[in-house]
Amino acid sequence: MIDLSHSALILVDIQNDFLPGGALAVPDGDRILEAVNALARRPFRAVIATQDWHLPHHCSFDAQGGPWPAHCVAGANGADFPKTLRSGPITHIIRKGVLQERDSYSGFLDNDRATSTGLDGLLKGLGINHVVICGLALDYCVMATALDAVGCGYQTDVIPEACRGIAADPKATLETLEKQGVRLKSVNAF
Ligand code: VGL
Ligand code: ZN
Repeated sequence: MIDLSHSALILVDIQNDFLPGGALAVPDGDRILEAVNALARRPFRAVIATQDWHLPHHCSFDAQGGPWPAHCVAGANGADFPKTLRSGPITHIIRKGVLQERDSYSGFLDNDRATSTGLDGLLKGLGINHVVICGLALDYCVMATALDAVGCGYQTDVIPEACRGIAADPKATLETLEKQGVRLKSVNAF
Protein backbone atom coordinates (compact mmCIF):
# COMPACT_ATOMS: atom_id res chain seq x y z
CA MET A 1 0.00 0.00 0.00
CA ILE A 2 1.52 3.31 -0.96
CA ASP A 3 2.04 5.86 1.80
CA LEU A 4 -0.13 8.92 1.09
CA SER A 5 0.69 10.81 4.29
CA HIS A 6 2.78 13.36 2.36
CA SER A 7 0.55 13.32 -0.71
CA ALA A 8 -2.26 15.63 -1.77
CA LEU A 9 -5.03 14.94 -4.25
CA ILE A 10 -5.82 18.05 -6.31
CA LEU A 11 -9.24 18.19 -7.98
CA VAL A 12 -9.01 20.83 -10.68
CA ASP A 13 -12.13 22.86 -11.56
CA ILE A 14 -14.75 20.12 -11.23
CA GLN A 15 -17.59 22.64 -11.45
CA ASN A 16 -21.01 22.71 -13.06
CA ASP A 17 -20.00 25.10 -15.84
CA PHE A 18 -17.35 22.64 -17.10
CA LEU A 19 -19.79 19.73 -17.20
CA PRO A 20 -22.30 18.91 -19.97
CA GLY A 21 -25.03 21.59 -19.94
CA GLY A 22 -22.65 24.16 -18.40
CA ALA A 23 -21.48 27.47 -19.87
CA LEU A 24 -18.05 26.11 -20.89
CA ALA A 25 -18.79 22.41 -21.05
CA VAL A 26 -15.88 20.01 -21.49
CA PRO A 27 -17.02 17.08 -23.68
CA ASP A 28 -17.77 14.04 -21.50
CA GLY A 29 -16.61 15.98 -18.44
CA ASP A 30 -19.12 14.10 -16.29
CA ARG A 31 -17.44 10.80 -17.16
CA ILE A 32 -14.56 11.52 -14.78
CA LEU A 33 -16.67 11.51 -11.65
CA GLU A 34 -16.55 7.81 -10.87
CA ALA A 35 -12.74 7.78 -11.04
CA VAL A 36 -12.48 11.08 -9.12
CA ASN A 37 -14.77 9.84 -6.36
CA ALA A 38 -12.75 6.64 -6.07
CA LEU A 39 -9.54 8.65 -5.67
CA ALA A 40 -11.14 10.94 -3.08
CA ARG A 41 -11.73 7.98 -0.74
CA ARG A 42 -8.02 7.18 -0.56
CA PRO A 43 -6.18 8.37 2.56
CA PHE A 44 -4.48 11.46 1.13
CA ARG A 45 -3.05 13.95 3.66
CA ALA A 46 -5.13 16.63 1.93
CA VAL A 47 -7.76 16.73 -0.79
CA ILE A 48 -7.67 20.15 -2.40
CA ALA A 49 -10.32 21.33 -4.83
CA THR A 50 -9.63 24.30 -7.06
CA GLN A 51 -12.51 26.45 -8.25
CA ASP A 52 -12.42 28.81 -11.20
CA TRP A 53 -14.05 31.86 -9.57
CA HIS A 54 -14.59 34.97 -11.66
CA LEU A 55 -16.19 38.38 -11.22
CA PRO A 56 -19.24 38.99 -13.51
CA HIS A 57 -17.21 41.03 -16.05
CA HIS A 58 -13.96 39.09 -15.84
CA CYS A 59 -11.27 39.84 -18.44
CA SER A 60 -11.38 36.26 -19.78
CA PHE A 61 -15.03 36.58 -20.91
CA ASP A 62 -15.78 37.22 -24.59
CA ALA A 63 -17.83 40.35 -23.81
CA GLN A 64 -14.60 41.84 -22.37
CA GLY A 65 -12.52 40.68 -25.36
CA GLY A 66 -11.39 37.45 -23.72
CA PRO A 67 -11.34 33.94 -25.22
CA TRP A 68 -14.18 32.31 -23.24
CA PRO A 69 -17.93 32.63 -22.75
CA ALA A 70 -18.89 33.86 -19.28
CA HIS A 71 -18.38 30.97 -16.83
CA CYS A 72 -17.83 30.20 -13.14
CA VAL A 73 -19.16 33.51 -11.87
CA ALA A 74 -18.46 33.76 -8.14
CA GLY A 75 -21.39 32.45 -6.11
CA ALA A 76 -23.45 31.30 -9.12
CA ASN A 77 -24.61 27.72 -9.64
CA GLY A 78 -22.17 27.29 -12.53
CA ALA A 79 -19.26 27.79 -10.15
CA ASP A 80 -20.52 25.18 -7.67
CA PHE A 81 -19.31 21.63 -7.42
CA PRO A 82 -21.71 19.16 -9.03
CA LYS A 83 -23.85 17.10 -6.65
CA THR A 84 -22.23 14.01 -8.13
CA LEU A 85 -18.80 14.98 -6.74
CA ARG A 86 -18.00 13.34 -3.42
CA SER A 87 -17.22 16.57 -1.57
CA GLY A 88 -16.94 15.18 1.97
CA PRO A 89 -13.22 14.35 1.69
CA ILE A 90 -12.27 17.84 0.41
CA THR A 91 -10.06 19.45 3.07
CA HIS A 92 -9.23 22.75 1.33
CA ILE A 93 -10.61 24.89 -1.49
CA ILE A 94 -8.42 27.18 -3.59
CA ARG A 95 -10.20 29.76 -5.72
CA LYS A 96 -8.44 31.14 -8.77
CA GLY A 97 -9.06 33.78 -11.39
CA VAL A 98 -10.54 35.91 -8.61
CA LEU A 99 -9.00 39.21 -9.77
CA GLN A 100 -10.86 41.16 -12.46
CA GLU A 101 -7.84 41.83 -14.71
CA ARG A 102 -6.00 38.50 -14.42
CA ASP A 103 -6.85 34.97 -15.45
CA SER A 104 -5.44 31.83 -13.88
CA TYR A 105 -5.37 28.46 -15.55
CA SER A 106 -2.98 27.02 -12.98
CA GLY A 107 -4.06 26.35 -9.42
CA PHE A 108 -0.70 27.78 -8.31
CA LEU A 109 -0.08 31.04 -10.21
CA ASP A 110 -2.13 33.45 -12.29
CA ASN A 111 -1.35 33.56 -16.02
CA ASP A 112 0.83 36.64 -15.41
CA ARG A 113 3.14 34.22 -13.50
CA ALA A 114 3.46 36.81 -10.72
CA THR A 115 0.37 36.37 -8.55
CA SER A 116 0.16 33.29 -6.32
CA THR A 117 -3.06 31.61 -5.27
CA GLY A 118 -1.39 30.45 -2.05
CA LEU A 119 -1.52 26.78 -3.03
CA ASP A 120 2.25 26.22 -2.92
CA GLY A 121 2.44 27.70 0.58
CA LEU A 122 -0.49 25.58 1.71
CA LEU A 123 1.09 22.37 0.42
CA LYS A 124 4.50 23.20 1.89
CA GLY A 125 2.83 24.00 5.22
CA LEU A 126 1.18 20.58 5.21
CA GLY A 127 4.47 18.80 4.48
CA ILE A 128 3.30 17.60 1.07
CA ASN A 129 5.95 16.45 -1.41
CA HIS A 130 3.77 14.54 -3.89
CA VAL A 131 0.60 15.62 -5.71
CA VAL A 132 -1.94 13.59 -7.67
CA ILE A 133 -3.92 15.72 -10.11
CA CYS A 134 -7.19 15.16 -11.96
CA GLY A 135 -10.14 17.20 -13.25
CA LEU A 136 -11.06 19.65 -16.03
CA ALA A 137 -9.97 20.75 -18.50
CA LEU A 138 -6.99 18.49 -19.19
CA ASP A 139 -5.50 20.79 -21.86
CA TYR A 140 -5.93 24.03 -19.88
CA CYS A 141 -6.20 24.09 -16.13
CA VAL A 142 -5.07 20.52 -15.38
CA MET A 143 -1.99 20.90 -17.59
CA ALA A 144 -1.10 24.33 -16.19
CA THR A 145 -1.51 23.08 -12.62
CA ALA A 146 0.60 19.97 -13.24
CA LEU A 147 3.44 21.91 -14.90
CA ASP A 148 3.52 24.40 -12.02
CA ALA A 149 3.50 21.52 -9.52
CA VAL A 150 6.66 20.17 -11.18
CA GLY A 151 8.12 23.69 -11.15
CA CYS A 152 7.38 24.02 -7.43
CA GLY A 153 9.28 20.79 -6.77
CA TYR A 154 6.49 18.26 -6.18
CA GLN A 155 6.58 14.73 -7.49
CA THR A 156 3.60 15.06 -9.80
CA ASP A 157 1.15 12.43 -11.06
CA VAL A 158 -1.77 13.03 -13.44
CA ILE A 159 -4.60 10.49 -13.76
CA PRO A 160 -5.72 10.60 -17.44
CA GLU A 161 -8.89 8.54 -16.85
CA ALA A 162 -9.99 11.15 -14.30
CA CYS A 163 -9.48 14.07 -16.73
CA ARG A 164 -11.16 15.30 -19.91
CA GLY A 165 -9.98 18.03 -22.26
CA ILE A 166 -11.56 20.61 -24.51
CA ALA A 167 -9.63 19.11 -27.46
CA ALA A 168 -10.97 15.70 -28.49
CA ASP A 169 -7.54 14.03 -28.48
CA PRO A 170 -5.55 14.13 -25.22
CA LYS A 171 -2.36 12.76 -26.81
CA ALA A 172 -0.46 16.03 -27.32
CA THR A 173 -1.21 17.23 -23.78
CA LEU A 174 -0.19 13.93 -22.21
CA GLU A 175 3.06 13.92 -24.20
CA THR A 176 3.87 17.45 -23.05
CA LEU A 177 3.18 16.50 -19.44
CA GLU A 178 5.39 13.42 -19.59
CA LYS A 179 8.22 15.37 -21.24
CA GLN A 180 8.12 17.85 -18.38
CA GLY A 181 8.44 15.11 -15.76
CA VAL A 182 4.81 14.39 -14.90
CA ARG A 183 4.02 10.70 -14.36
CA LEU A 184 0.78 9.35 -15.83
CA LYS A 185 -0.91 6.94 -13.40
CA SER A 186 -4.15 5.00 -13.16
CA VAL A 187 -6.65 5.22 -10.32
CA ASN A 188 -5.65 1.68 -9.35
CA ALA A 189 -2.12 2.85 -8.53
CA PHE A 190 -3.56 4.34 -5.32
C1 VGL B 1 -10.62 26.66 -17.65
C2 VGL B 1 -10.87 27.97 -19.50
C3 VGL B 1 -11.20 29.06 -18.72
C4 VGL B 1 -10.29 25.30 -17.08
C5 VGL B 1 -10.95 27.72 -16.84
O1 VGL B 1 -10.69 25.03 -15.93
O2 VGL B 1 -9.64 24.50 -17.79
N1 VGL B 1 -10.56 26.79 -18.98
N2 VGL B 1 -11.25 28.92 -17.39
ZN1 ZN C 1 -12.07 30.58 -16.20
